[in-house]
Amino acid sequence: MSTKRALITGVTGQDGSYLAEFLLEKGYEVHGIKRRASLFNTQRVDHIYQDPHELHARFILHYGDLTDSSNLTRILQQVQPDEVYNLGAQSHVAVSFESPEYTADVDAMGTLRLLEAIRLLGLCDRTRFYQASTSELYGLVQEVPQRETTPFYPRSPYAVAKLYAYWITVNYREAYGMYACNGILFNHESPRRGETFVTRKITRGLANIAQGLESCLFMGNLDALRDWGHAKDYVRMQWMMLQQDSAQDYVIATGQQFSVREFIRWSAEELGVMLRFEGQGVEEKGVVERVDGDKAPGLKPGDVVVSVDPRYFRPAEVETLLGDPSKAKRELGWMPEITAREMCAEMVAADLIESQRHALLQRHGYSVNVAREN
Ligand code: NDP
Ligand code: GDR
Repeated sequence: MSTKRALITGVTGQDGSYLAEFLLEKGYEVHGIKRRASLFNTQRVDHIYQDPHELHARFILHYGDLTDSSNLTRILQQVQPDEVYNLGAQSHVAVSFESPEYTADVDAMGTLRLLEAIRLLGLCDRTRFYQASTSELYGLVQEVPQRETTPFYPRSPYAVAKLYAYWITVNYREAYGMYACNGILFNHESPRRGETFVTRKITRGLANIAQGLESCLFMGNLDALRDWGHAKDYVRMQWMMLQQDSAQDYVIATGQQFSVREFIRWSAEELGVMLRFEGQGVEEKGVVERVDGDKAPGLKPGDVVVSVDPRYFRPAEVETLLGDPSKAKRELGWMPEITAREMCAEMVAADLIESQRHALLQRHGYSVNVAREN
């Protein structure tokens, strides 16, 4: 059998990096689209980088952007992929309120540009298409838990853009017979998660605080409930969805939900720190009750390490999400293997190593930048 060829948009992101690893292990030739940036932006895929001068390089990066049809068309024509994974997006919900038009251009129109390029190049019969859809489509939830048939009610420019992308994917499947499908993925995290998403903000922030590099973690809505899984489990499912006889849409979730506050408590526990939450709403604080072990030399009982800052509230919030992955389990035999608690432990351990390194540098007189936003 000849080598399968995949094209991944968003290959430099969390999911793109895990998916590229996964497909390379399966023997694929993997092409990825990276954006031009003024600094290197390939940290998540540097460990699988292959010198393009190598004769049989199987991991190839192309400069490109989802806002540029001519560029997407050229890359698709050159690569002639068997599978396209459209993971590229302005993926931050809070940022989408600040850049709604750009978010729509990348997340909604970008998806259309890719699908239309596949069609115009005559690749409909050859190329299978995966769209990174999201639990944010459910927004103001109409049913608990959320499944493939639950009505959508998007609550942010990001979610509205992704709603367009969802339906245009369905439309190309129905109108042109393309193998095109949506994975409706609930939140998934990992040590590679972007630093401004809530889980990573917490694990990184608390690790820094434990090492004396920062003093307080400023947070938004601590009551938000999410169904958190591990990115490694979820990219496996993205591939499985493209290996079926016919294209279908699937919800990918764990079926369990926890609050942001609970995730903070777990992360602190991993650092040997017991927290007590006091006050309500914008007055709420996380106070150190006890410190066990030696992972948090910078902390003592009574220290305030978490504080609510309304700056991080969203104009319209998605309060609760809980997925029902029964269809994926039943039809594809998919099961998540890593629990949210295990994932939290892995993320804290990875961030603690980084914080310890920074603390060591600082003790030796080097300045370190641990700035965080959003
Ligand atoms: P990330 O934010 O980590 O990665 C997004 C990727 O898209 C990055 O490689 C980024 O490039 C790239 N990108 C951004 N803008 C453009 C553009 N204009 N043109 C081309 N590429 C662009 O997201 P995740 O890996 O977490 O998520 C992958 C996809 O899955 C996204 O579409 C997201 O919306 C969706 N999703 C994610 C979920 C999650 O919980 N992680 C859940 C459900 C859906 P750069 O590195 O240069 O910024
Ligand atoms: P989400 O993820 O919006 O669900 O989108 P995020 O981790 O940003 O927020 C989850 C919940 O935590 C609350 N929250 C905070 N969020 C951030 N980022 N920063 C804070 O300080 C903070 N405090 C509380 C949020 O209000 C929210 O309720 C992610 C992205 O990966 C999307 O691309 C993806 O589609 C969805 O998950 C599924």
